[in-house]
Amino acid sequence: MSEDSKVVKAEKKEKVVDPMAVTVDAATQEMIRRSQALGIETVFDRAMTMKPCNIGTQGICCKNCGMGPCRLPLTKDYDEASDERKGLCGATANTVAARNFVRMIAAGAAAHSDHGRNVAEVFMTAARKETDAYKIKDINKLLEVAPVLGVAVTIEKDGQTIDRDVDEIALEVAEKALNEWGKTDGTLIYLNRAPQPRQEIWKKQGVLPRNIDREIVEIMHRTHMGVDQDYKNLIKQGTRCALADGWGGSMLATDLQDILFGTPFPNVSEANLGVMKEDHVNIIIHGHEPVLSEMIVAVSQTKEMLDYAKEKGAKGIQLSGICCTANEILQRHGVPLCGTFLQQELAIITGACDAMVVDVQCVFQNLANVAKCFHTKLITTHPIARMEQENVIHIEFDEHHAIEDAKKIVRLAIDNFQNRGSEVMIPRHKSPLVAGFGVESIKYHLGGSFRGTFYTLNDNIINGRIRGVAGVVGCNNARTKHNEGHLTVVKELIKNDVLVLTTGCNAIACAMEGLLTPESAAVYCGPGLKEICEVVGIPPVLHLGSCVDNSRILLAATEVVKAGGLGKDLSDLPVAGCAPEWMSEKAISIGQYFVASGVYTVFGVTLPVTGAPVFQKYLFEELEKIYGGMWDLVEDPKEQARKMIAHIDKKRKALGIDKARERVLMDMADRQKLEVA
Ligand code: MSK
Repeated sequence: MSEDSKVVKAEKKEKVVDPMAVTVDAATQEMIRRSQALGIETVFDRAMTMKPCNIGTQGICCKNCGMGPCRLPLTKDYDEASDERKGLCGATANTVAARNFVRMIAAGAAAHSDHGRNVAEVFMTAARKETDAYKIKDINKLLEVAPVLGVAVTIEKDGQTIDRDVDEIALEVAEKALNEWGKTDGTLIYLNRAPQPRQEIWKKQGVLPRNIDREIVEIMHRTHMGVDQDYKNLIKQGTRCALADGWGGSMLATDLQDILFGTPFPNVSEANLGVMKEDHVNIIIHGHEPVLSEMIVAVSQTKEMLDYAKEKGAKGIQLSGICCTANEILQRHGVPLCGTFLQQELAIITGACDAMVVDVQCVFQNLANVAKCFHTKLITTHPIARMEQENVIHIEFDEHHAIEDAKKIVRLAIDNFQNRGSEVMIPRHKSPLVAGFGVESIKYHLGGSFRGTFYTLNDNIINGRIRGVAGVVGCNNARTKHNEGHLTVVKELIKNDVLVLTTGCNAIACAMEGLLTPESAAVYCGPGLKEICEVVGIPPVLHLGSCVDNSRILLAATEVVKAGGLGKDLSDLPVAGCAPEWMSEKAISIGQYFVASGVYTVFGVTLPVTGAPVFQKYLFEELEKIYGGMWDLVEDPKEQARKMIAHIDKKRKALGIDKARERVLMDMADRQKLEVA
């Protein structure tokens, strides 16, 4: 073993984090103890020593000009009528909080949509055949998406209808898709996928996005000093921008990724730090964009690389992932999940990570400091996401020579295997999972390959076996106990017969707990949902992918409306959304497009609006009158679930199907119906 492979011990700290108090996950607890033994600082330590700013947390600090920051603390004797708080320019607390909030939406929408743009550019490269690395993999999905974008899939020739050339279709799809970021006329094409009444609401409210980039730019303009000073007008633009994310950039990212890399279909894998293997080269992929990770998956499975790994003394190559790049390669290839957002430093502290390859979003800069303590090569790959630390290697990924770039990275990891120190500790904890659901697979599972449909789902919602559907998504947040909120809310929901659709780090947390297995239904579900899961053979918590794949939740909900019997619009459905441990600006954008799509959406931890009660009330109460969906903030995850279920029951009552819930136990006729389904 080389000298520099030895663990570098940092100075010991006096005050230490109690692992049991900061995470419910045993592998994470184990690794926090190891970090403490080695004297290596992690996010859990920083969360203990650095407290958040109370004024910023409440959303009432304005730093949008050089006269500030202006801080507008909420006084104990706050009274709406006599609230005279204002910044130097006179901006009220409502204006300040609304500006900050919509700037978060802009940042979140930008992150999702720029990811989408990059995928669209790679798609164009593939359509033009400028690269050998990427090809159109899922022609069925291409033919499904093309008409939505207004691209014909057939032509009339000599009085006959004939299929168009797939390459021509792909090229036109690429052009149409890329145009959505900056077109000068009209509104986003994908808005047409929403139920008609929803489109009417957006039109009436004047929130139809014109193009993706423009809505983001306009937020930055409106929130510049001295522009938009009306919180209602600000949130209106926030809505338009969030819709450009959910029904635009994110949805395009999902569709184009499916066409390029394959539409996910349920597959079996495992989750948690225990997926790493001591006798293998461990490569961890982290971030969000799957364009590079797809290549790493392909390259690491080649005989050339496997032989090279064996030459260097390893038994093979173990790929695994963190955050949403993990969800992307899991849902298409079954690559195991190494961990959530808060486990990224811990994966290196195992001492067994030969390379961590990062792209964009959710990557801690402190990874470089942790990597310094081990042999781990930390590799940045994206031109917009570099790190200043000297030990970080930058291998810029280019789709024109994607395979070569991926090979370089995998070789580097293999070469590094022999530099491992002796102090390797991989926790044994890992759980089996089934992931890779989406609109297509839900249809298939519920209706079979020839009559794929959402009718069966609707029937079971109507008859009350499934009480409702919840989208539970989002990050971890070091200000709250890792995974506790995620797992509590999901378990409460499924116990009450609410089917859960999950993405992002919630999906990873559920996977680590074993909730993504059909078998978990018998342990955690109420009788109705348990029966459905057992008959259909699905988990009670369906993994729908990464953060951009929240668009799959929107489309699944739209399919439920189309299947009939549950109202005419998304806001009629017995559904609710939740981000129990959110931290990212992307979550705020997701929350706003869920709300504007008609969904009651509850966030945990905190929400930066509490210092402006009038603005908060507007988000929490008034938006329901406009969109049928509204925000909520609830710290206790059990209470989050209770409020979601109460909302679901309110919608069941409005649909006149609340009585069905009283008959949860099934008779023989009900069972036979299920078996037929
Ligand atoms: S990765 S945005 S911490 S879900 Fe999408 Fe997890 Fe949140 Fe990043």
